[in-house]
Amino acid sequence: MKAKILKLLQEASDRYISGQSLCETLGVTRQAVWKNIGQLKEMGYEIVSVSGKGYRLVSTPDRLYAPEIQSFLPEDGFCQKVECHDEIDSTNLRAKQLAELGEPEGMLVVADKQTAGRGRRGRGWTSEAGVGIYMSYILRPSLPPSKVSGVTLVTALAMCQAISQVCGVQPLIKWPNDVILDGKKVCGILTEMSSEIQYVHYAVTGIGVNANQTEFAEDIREHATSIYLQTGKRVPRAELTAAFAKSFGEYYAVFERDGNLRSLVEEYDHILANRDKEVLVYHGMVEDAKPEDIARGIARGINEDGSLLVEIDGTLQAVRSGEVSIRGVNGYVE
Ligand code: BT5
Repeated sequence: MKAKILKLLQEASDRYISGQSLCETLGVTRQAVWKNIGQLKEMGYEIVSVSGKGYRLVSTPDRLYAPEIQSFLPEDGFCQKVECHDEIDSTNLRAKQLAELGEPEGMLVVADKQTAGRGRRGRGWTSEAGVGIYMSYILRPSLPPSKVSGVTLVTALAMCQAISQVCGVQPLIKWPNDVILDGKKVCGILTEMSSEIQYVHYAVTGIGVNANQTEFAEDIREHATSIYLQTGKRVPRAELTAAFAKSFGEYYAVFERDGNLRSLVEEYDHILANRDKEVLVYHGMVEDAKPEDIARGIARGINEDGSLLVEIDGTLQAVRSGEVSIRGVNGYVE
């Protein structure tokens, strides 16, 4: 009900909407409308009411609330359930718990802060309160486990589209799981799954977005940036979360239908940061790589499995995510 009220108030923009028309559109009593508006005000939504005119939304709090995220989403879309937390250890851990309990595909877990945000291979994800978006989706792909790594690429593609739509800046993808602006990371993706050899029970795709950070701790400063730092404009986090939900639902449907990335390769390659650039391919962890673990080549794009095609000594080799890391010859990207 709160999501629907917010949607109607947003659609009315700076006009008033009468209590009567809210009741009629929602099919509820005036009492119910009044009670929900009161709760929205308590949550920080500034809603003015003028007798004879009705209600008007003046401002929204910079919070990640389920009703607001849902107010931007179609009722029959991919993301039907949203669970929001002020603070949680990791949204991926929570989404996995919920998946085990049988919650459906498309359920979203969002947090304002994570105390144990996770990166890949045991690394961490810095997740400060109030500035980032930390979210995870439950997925139940009808695909073999070997295909699930493609979800990471689909997620990156959808996040680039959402950031470009909402924030007016076009990010690039550093294959396979980083979304970058100006050569620095604004978003990291961690896809995990529970499977048998031939069968996926569920997967979880976790996304950390640096939205409104103004600075970063020393250990990540060199490679991290936020959308705010790049655009100078504050990011409406709930709106970006919802824009991502829409984009992701669409790309994911194509990926699941095809069983691979063939319909998305061209679009992906178009925003692939390393395309036609020289890269270093690290087999194993970058941090403790020996010279023999590193190959030098030119990244040419991805194939339909989501592997990166790297031209090494004149031959094109497909390198798989999960097995290698890519760096530019001089630094993180280039
Ligand atoms: C990732 O790992 O980039 C995946 C990050 C996924 C985070 C989301 S948040 C919601 C969901 N719940 C979770 O618990 N996780 C997911 P990786 O490629 O391994 O990068 C990790 C490395 O990025 C760290 O070792 C740091 O060097 C750096 N890093 C940490 N926090 C960062 C941040 N906020 N911005 C940019 N870089 C960061």
